Amino acid sequence: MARGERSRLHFRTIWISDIHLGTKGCNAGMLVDFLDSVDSDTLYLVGDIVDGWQLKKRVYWPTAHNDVVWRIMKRARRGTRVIYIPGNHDEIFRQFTGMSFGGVEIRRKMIHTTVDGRKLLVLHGDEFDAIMLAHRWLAVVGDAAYTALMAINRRVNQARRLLGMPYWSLSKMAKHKVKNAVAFISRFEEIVAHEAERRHVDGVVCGHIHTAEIRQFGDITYYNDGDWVEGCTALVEHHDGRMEILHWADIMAARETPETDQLLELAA
Ligand SMILES: [Mn+2]
Repeated sequence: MARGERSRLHFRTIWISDIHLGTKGCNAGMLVDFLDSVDSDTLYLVGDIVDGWQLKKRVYWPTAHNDVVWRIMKRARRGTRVIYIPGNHDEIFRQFTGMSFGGVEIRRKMIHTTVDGRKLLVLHGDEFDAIMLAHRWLAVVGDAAYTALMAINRRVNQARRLLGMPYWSLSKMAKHKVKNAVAFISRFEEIVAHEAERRHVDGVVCGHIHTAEIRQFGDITYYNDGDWVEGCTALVEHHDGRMEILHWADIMAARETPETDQLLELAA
């Protein structure tokens, strides 16, 4: 079936972020396909839509990147509520918070109310970088550092033994603290969820770390809509309030097979 003939999947809400238009990493073609395949009452652009940092260095703007912008603007004109929450890479737009351009509302953050009445705090997520900074080094140090720490641990305990002091495990502490990116992501999710709890909302939707996720922290649901650099994912709210992460590369691949329509129906 040709693209024009296929009816669009309709959702109550769509969240996308970390598109990084203006960079080679951006999967604009896939995003154009996504935008041509889905529709929603509300569309949230959760930051890092345009990569101002990269554009400042070198202008890279292929046609596909224009196609993304035009499709979003067209959508806003047709009556979809489009809310743009700039991130750190497009922070230049934050100065326009509260203003509207072609029907696109620019906000710093939003409270989204789901059809089943849950309040979700929507923000990009770089707000937590200051807190994460202390943990950032943990994400980059590798096995070498860990091995070195364990060597230090042995020396420390040799000395402690000589002084008649009990064993103290630096390596245990290090094992606990020195972890990989998985721990970094996990920590980010925890911090964001904690902030949501502090603000008495039911959940939080963010982007920033390019890792799509739906995860429960006590009473708080953490949602991350992922990115369009690697994951090519979107977060959607169905009309019955069900929330889902769409992995668009998988959906596109499945479309090539005969069971395609079934899968699209499943997604709807
Ligand atoms: Mn970001």
